[in-house]
Amino acid sequence: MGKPIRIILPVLIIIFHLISYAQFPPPAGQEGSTAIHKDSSAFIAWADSCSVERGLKDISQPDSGYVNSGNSEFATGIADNLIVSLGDGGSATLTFDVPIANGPGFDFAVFENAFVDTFLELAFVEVSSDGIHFFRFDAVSLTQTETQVGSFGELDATQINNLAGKYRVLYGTPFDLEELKNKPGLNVDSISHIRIIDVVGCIQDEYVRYDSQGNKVNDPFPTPFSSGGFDLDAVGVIYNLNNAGVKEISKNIIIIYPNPVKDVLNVKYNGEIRVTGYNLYDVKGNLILKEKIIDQISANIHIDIEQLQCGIYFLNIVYDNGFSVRKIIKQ
Ligand SMILES: [Ca+2]
Ligand SMILES: [Ca+2]
Repeated sequence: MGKPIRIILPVLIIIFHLISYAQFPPPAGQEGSTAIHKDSSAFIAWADSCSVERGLKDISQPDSGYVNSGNSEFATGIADNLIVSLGDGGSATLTFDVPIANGPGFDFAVFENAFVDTFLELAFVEVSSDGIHFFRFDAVSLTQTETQVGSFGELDATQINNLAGKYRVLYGTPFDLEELKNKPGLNVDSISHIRIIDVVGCIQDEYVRYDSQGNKVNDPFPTPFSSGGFDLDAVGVIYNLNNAGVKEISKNIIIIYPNPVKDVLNVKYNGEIRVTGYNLYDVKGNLILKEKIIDQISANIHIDIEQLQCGIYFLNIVYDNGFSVRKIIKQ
C-alpha cells in the first residue's frame, strides 16, 4: 500500500463512521442531553398568549374531523402537562409580554407531553420579531424513511435535532437564536412570536413534510384521535430583554437617567466603550426609535421621548462589541 493510501484510507473510514453514527443529544436524564426540566431556574418567563389553528385528526382522511383536545390557554404559563393538540400540520402561535432575546446558549424551550422517551410527536419551530415574517430553525430528522412510524411507533431522540417534542413530558427542547442571527428581516434580540407547526409525520409523498436537509420527517402516523399530532404544553423563556446582555456590561459604565422619565432620557457612558447606536422597543417588542451614532463626539446621548405614550419600554444601547438593555418607565 502506497503512503498516501495508508493515510487517506483511515481518514475515510473515520469520516464514514462519523456520518453513519451522527447523533444528536439523547433523552432527558442521559449524559449529553439538552433537555431542561420545567422547574429549572433557567426559565424566567412563559408564553403569555396562544392562538391555535387545528389540523385534521388524519390528514389523509378529509372527513376525519379536526382535533379538539385541550385549548390554547393550556399552552400559556409554566409547563403543567395540560396541552393543546395541534393535529396533522396544525400550528400554534405564541406571544410574549417581554420579547425573547439571544443570550449565551439556549434562549427558549418547547414542552410536549410524551409519556415516555420514545413515543415522540414532533413539530417545527419558527420565530418572528414582527409577527408577520417567521423564520424556521433548521430541523433535522435522521429517522429511517423506508417504513412509516406507526400510530404508537417509536422514535430515537438521538436522530432528531431542532424539532420540538424531542423530550418527554415536563422536559423542554431548547433552541438557540444564535442559529438564526443573520437572517434579514429577523431581530433575534426582539422575538415577539414563536410558531409551533406539527410535522404531520406521514412519509407518503402527498402528505410528507421535509426537514432542512430534504429528509422526510417520519413520526407516528396516523394519529386519528381527538389529541392527534403535536401536543403543546408550554414555551419557557431563558433570555429576554430583561436579562440578555445586561450581564455583559456593568451598570456603572452606562448610566441612564432620569428613570422614570417624562421627556428627555440621558444616556451617559465612560470611555471604556464606544457606543454605536440605540434602539427603543415598546413592551411588545415593536421598534419605536432607532439611531446610529457614527462620530462619537461626546459620551452623552439625549433621547427625546416626550411624545411617547406612558408605559414600559426597553432601551437597547448598542456598543462596539455588545449591547445592554434597560427597562425604561415613561411617565
Ligand atoms: Ca442564544
Ligand atoms: Ca400547559
